[in-house]
Amino acid sequence: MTPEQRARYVADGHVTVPGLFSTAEMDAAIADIMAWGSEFLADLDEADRAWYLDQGIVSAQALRKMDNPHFYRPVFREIAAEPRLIAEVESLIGPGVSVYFSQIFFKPPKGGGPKPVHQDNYYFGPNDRDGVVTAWIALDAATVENGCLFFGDGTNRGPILDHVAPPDKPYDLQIPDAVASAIPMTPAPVPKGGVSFHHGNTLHRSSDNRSPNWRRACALHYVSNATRFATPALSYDDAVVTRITEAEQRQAHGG
Ligand SMILES: O=C(O)CCC(=O)C(=O)O
Repeated sequence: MTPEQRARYVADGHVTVPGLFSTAEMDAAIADIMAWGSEFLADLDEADRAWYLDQGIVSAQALRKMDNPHFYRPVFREIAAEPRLIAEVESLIGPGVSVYFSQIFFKPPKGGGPKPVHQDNYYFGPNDRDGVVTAWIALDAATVENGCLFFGDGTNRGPILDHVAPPDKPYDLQIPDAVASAIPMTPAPVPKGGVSFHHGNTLHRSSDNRSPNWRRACALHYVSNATRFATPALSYDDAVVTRITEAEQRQAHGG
């Protein structure tokens, strides 16, 4: 990341770095999640359907998300530890990092539903607000038409706001509409293989997918090794926390 890109992250709370992964790497990752998704869908029990199925195309039973690919899928374990990616993550939150949680977002063509405005740090409740960065990897090109992320520039420097959840979706924590609608949001398209990094406090959302194309993405939620989800709003499984680097390692190599 250039000094200008890092300065943009500090000022705006997000920055996009294109070209971190090749098209072939992204296609291999997509093949893996599509196979994993079919197995997951076949085993999904009734209680979990509302959270994991895409509400835009329920009849087709398309998945909306799956959790912790970095832990369950070797392809994503490798992506999460890719030195090109880790160099960027460490330039944002310091040396010595772990993946605390990760998600695949499918956003299928012509139906993939929106994700309302929220802050990751409201969900995660970290002991250090600056110790969390999400690396959102565009497995497909993400565009305004297929539902790329939108960010509230500079909201990383503001407080964590109150979130509410619709009564039928207690896990879908979001900023109330009256507050969210007053916050300007900037679209952040990402080319396939690029990565959008956002600070844990940065307000963000995604729109629905009105296009004929998939918008698949993998969000890796990195923390500095001293950071943990101390007061999470939902429950996260500590058993999947995966240490990627040690701070001493990089110092020993002069880096
Ligand atoms: O990909 C999306 O639509 C939502 C992603 C998100 O909220 C995140 O990565 O924190």
